Amino acid sequence: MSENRSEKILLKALRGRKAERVPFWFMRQAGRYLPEYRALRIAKGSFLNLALNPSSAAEATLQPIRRFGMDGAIIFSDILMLPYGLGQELDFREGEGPVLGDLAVSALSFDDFEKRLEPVFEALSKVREQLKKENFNDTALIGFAGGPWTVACYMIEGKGGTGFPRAVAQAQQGDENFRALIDLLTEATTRYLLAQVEAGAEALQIFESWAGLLQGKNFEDFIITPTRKIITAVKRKYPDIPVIGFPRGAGDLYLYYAERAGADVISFDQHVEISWIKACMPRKIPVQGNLDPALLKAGGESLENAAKTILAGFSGRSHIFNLGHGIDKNTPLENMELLCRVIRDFNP
Ligand code: 1CP
Repeated sequence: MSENRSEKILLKALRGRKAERVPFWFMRQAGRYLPEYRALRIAKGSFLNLALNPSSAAEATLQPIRRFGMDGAIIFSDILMLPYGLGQELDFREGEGPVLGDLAVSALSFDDFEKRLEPVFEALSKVREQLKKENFNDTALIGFAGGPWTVACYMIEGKGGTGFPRAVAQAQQGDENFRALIDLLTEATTRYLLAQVEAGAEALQIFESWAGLLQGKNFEDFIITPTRKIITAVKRKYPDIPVIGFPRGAGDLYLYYAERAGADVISFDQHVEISWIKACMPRKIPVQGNLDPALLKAGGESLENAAKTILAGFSGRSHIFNLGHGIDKNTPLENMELLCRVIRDFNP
C-alpha cells in the first residue's frame, strides 16, 4: 500500500472513519521491556543523551515497530523536554526518575526554545523517512506533549511522584505565578506541537497524566481551558491532524473533557468501565484504550480474555486499541506477541 494512495489505518480510526481492523499502539511501547532498548540506553549512558540524539531517538522509536508492527509509532521523547526547552534544568537519575532545577517562572524563556528542542524535530523527520525505507507504509507517526497542568506538576515539585502537593496547593489558591506558568506552558505546548507536525508527526497525543488531581473550577481553568486553546491553535493551522486527549484519572470528568477540551479522540485509563464509556460517550467520538498494563504483564488467558472483552465492547465504533497507561518495564515479550495477535485476529 503506497503512502499516498491510501490513508493509514490508525489515521482512519482517529478520524472516525471505518478501518479494515482495529488499529493499535501502546503507551511506552519504546522502553525498558525491550532488550534492544536496554542495550541502546546503556550505550548512550543516560536517558537524556538518548532522547536528545536524533539518530538514537529515531532508533528507539522504531524498535517496537520492527518487532510488533504497531499501527502507530510514538516519537521517543519525554513530556519534560518542554521545560528543558524553556531553560529549566533537567536530569534523569538512575532509579530516581526526573529531577528538575529550581523553578523561577520569570526566568523561563522562548529565546532558545526551538533550538533546544531541534533534536526532537530531527528525530521525527528521521522516523518518517525510516518508516518509508523499511516499508512500514501503514504505520503513522505520533507526536506528543504533556498537558500544561501535568508538566507544571513536575516543574513545581522538581521531581516525579504521585500527589504533587505543592502544585495542587498553588492551583487551589489560584496563585498568580501559577496562572502565569500555565499560560506560558499553553503557548509553549502549542509551538512545540506545531513544530512536531512540521517535522512529520501525523497525529498528536496530549498526556494529562495527573488530570485526576484537579476537580471543579480548577479542572476547568487549568486543564480544559489550556487544552482547548492548544488544540484550537493546532487545528487552525493543521485541521486534518487528529489530536488524542488523555486525561488520566479524570473519572466522571472524562465526559466533560470529551465535550469541552477539543480533542478528536479520547484515551481512557483502565479505571473507566467500558459500559460507562458506551453509555455516556457520544458514539461519534473515537475512543482509545484501555487495557490494564498489569494484565499485559501477567499474560496468559486473563490477558487474552481482557483484550477480547475490550475489542468486543468497542466494536461498532471507532476504536484504537491501547493500554490504560504505559507498558510496565517487566512485561515479557511473549505477552506482547500474544496481545498483538489477539488484536490483529479480531473480526468485528
Ligand atoms: O531510564 C529510562 O529509560 C527512562 C524511562 C523513561 C522513558 C522510556 C522516561 C523517564 N521517559 C520515557 C519515554 C517516554 N515518556 C515516552 C516515549 C514514547 C513511548 O511511549 O514509547 C513518553 C510518551 C513519555 C511520556 C511521559 N513522561 C509521561 C506521560 C505518560 C505517563 O507515563 O503518564 C510522564 C508523566 C513522563 C515523566 C517521566 N519520564 C520518565 C519517568 C520515569 C517519568 C515518570 C516520573 C514520575 O512521575 O515518577
